[in-house]
Amino acid sequence: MKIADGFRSLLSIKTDTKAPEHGGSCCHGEEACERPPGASGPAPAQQLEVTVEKGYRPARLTARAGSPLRVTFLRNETSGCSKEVVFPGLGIRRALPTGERVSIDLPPQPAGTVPFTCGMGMMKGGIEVR
Ligand SMILES: [Cu+2]
Repeated sequence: MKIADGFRSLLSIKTDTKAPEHGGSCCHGEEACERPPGASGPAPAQQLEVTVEKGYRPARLTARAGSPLRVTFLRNETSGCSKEVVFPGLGIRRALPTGERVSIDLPPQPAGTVPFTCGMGMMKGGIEVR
């Protein structure tokens, strides 16, 4: 039963094309919103900071290819929309508690753009790696 429900909600996320009203909840499962462990280990040389408030600020970041990076998000709002951040290409999904800095370590990236979005892909940002 649980598995079927989870699968159905996955399907509904994938097939739901109409954008929900901004400010609505992005999260459909408790699991996805679990507080993640903080980034661990020594900080990589490349560090990026993103403030989350009515979008990602800045929404476009730049980084160097081939070297690990740490992206730190600080969410300054309580909108349900932004309570998770997702790096779709990297399989990363993290909760962003309001007022808490959440650091996400990314492995070295090839040149290109690393997109990130809110839990439902409404808010968009990206790291330009070059
Ligand atoms: Cu959203």
